[in-house]
This record gives sequence, structure tokens and C-alpha cells, in this order.
Amino acid sequence: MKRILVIGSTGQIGSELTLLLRRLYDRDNVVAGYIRGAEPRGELAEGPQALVDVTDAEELAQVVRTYKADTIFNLAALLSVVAERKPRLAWHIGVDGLLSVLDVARENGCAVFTPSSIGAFGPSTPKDKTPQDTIQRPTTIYGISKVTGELLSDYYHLKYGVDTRSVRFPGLISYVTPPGGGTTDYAVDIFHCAARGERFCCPLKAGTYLDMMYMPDALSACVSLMEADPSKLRHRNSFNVTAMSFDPEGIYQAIRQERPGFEMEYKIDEVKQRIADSWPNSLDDSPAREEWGWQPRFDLPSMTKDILERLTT
Ligand code: AKB
Repeated sequence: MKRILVIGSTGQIGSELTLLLRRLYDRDNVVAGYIRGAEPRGELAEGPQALVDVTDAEELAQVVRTYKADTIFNLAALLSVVAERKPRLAWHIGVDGLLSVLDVARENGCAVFTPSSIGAFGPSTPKDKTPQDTIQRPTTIYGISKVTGELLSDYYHLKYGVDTRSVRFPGLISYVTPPGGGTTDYAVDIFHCAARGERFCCPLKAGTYLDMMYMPDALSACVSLMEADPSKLRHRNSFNVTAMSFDPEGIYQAIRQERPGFEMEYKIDEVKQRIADSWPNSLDDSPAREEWGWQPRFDLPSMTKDILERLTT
């Protein structure tokens, strides 16, 4: 049975992932790591928890030793829009923090999962069906940190044998946890507006295609990759994964299928638009499908139906 530390357990993917891991590996084997001011609440607080700031290497090493963790889910990061406002902090958390995680993993024999993102690609990357192995010259500090993280994780695997694995997440859509400072957040906000019967003000232009994924599929990607047979993995950091690609008109029409009175207008946010324009329209995730059986369950219509039902009942 694994003994898991989740760093950043109270963030967007962290809280739902921690609860799932506790169901799969027993509550007492999964420690919810949090930073001051973001303490676990509700169901998340009903299990082991530890103050662990990824930028404090001593504290991190202490927590890993105390709980005898053998697997670390390192979810600490600033998302793309916030990172553009705080580039040094984004680098400190995303790169210096990751180095501390990799060092502690090396010393204590831990496996490490650190998500990358579609943000690891840039304007010179092929935009459609972006291949697994291709040009990565991102123009955001978020993307630059993610590419560095991918390289460092592969380096620790090749040089020290640390079992590092990762996926490049697209925009994650959850009806449970609110988004926090990302470019793809509109695809979450739109559902809350639709469920409240309000008109939605979209920050990205029609025709801005981005990869997206419903949270249950994102959680299953984390678990399946960390359970995968290592001898089958030709890649490690990081796998392209996607479930759907749509633009604002596409999600608007999908919601109107369920809520015909729903209305949307556009008010473009220049920062978000610039970031989105530098990212791919759609990823090719066939290596993830071949090497560890990645297979999303939800597409745009089934996700839309599920979210609206859950938000309105
Ligand atoms: C963001 O928009 O910053 C994130 C991402 C795609 O990595 N959701």
C-alpha cells in the first residue's frame, strides 16, 4: 500500500485528488499537505494533514520522513495568469520548489508526480494535434517553469533513478472547486453562470480553441499514470493528455443544448487572450494512450450535461 503526500492539497485539483487517493489507498495513508492560510476544511480535514511549503526544503524533508511517504503528488504552482503578475514567485514555487521535492524524493526513495500543462508549449509549436515530442518555446513564465520542471524531472530519473512521472494537463473543469488564476478558468465560470441563470461575459474570443478535461478524467489520469508498469513507459515528463478541444462558441452551444435560454457576450481580457493564443488548439495524446492506457470518459456534451445536473440539483 502506498504512503502518499499531496503537496498543495487544498488547491483546484489537490482537494479532489486527495479525497480520491484516500478512498483508493486508505485515509490514513494519504497526507494532505497545505500552506498557512489554506488549511484543509470539511472532509479533507478528516485525515492526516501537514503544513508543508514546497519552498521550505527542511520542512518538506521533515514531513516526508515523519509520514514515511513513498509517493509525492507535487501540485504546488501558480497558474498562468497569476504567474504573469508574479514571475519570480512562480519560478520559486515551480522550479526551486520542484528541486526540493526531487532531492527529498531521491534521499527517501519516493516516486514523484508533478503536473505540467499545455502552457509548456508556445507560439512556434505546431498548433493542431500538437505531437508529444515537439518544439517547446513558451512565452509565459508559467510555461517556462513547466518546461524546466519537465526537464528536471527527466534528469532526476535518468541520473538518479527517481521515479518521476507527469502529464501536460489541459484546462481542468470542476463543478466542485473554483478555478484560481488560469487562462482556461472561463470554461469553469461559464457553468456557474449558466446554473444561476445569468448571462456570461467571456474573456476569450470566439475561435480560441484550447484543450480541456473534466476533473474526474484528470484525477484518473494521475492515478493511472502513477500505477502504470514502468517498463511500458517510453516517456515520463510529461505526457500529452486531452479529452476535448473547444472554443467559447462550442461550449456556449453545448450549454444551450441543456439550457436554451442561456446567453453569452464577449469582453476580451488582453492578458488571457495573449496567453491562449500562444497555446495549442488541440493535442495528440496517442503516446499516453499507448504507453499507459489513457482514455478519457467525458466529452463536451456528456461533461456539460453532468455538470449542469449536479449544479442545479
Ligand atoms: C491555466 O489556464 O493556467 C491552467 C493550465 C491550462 O495549465 N488551467
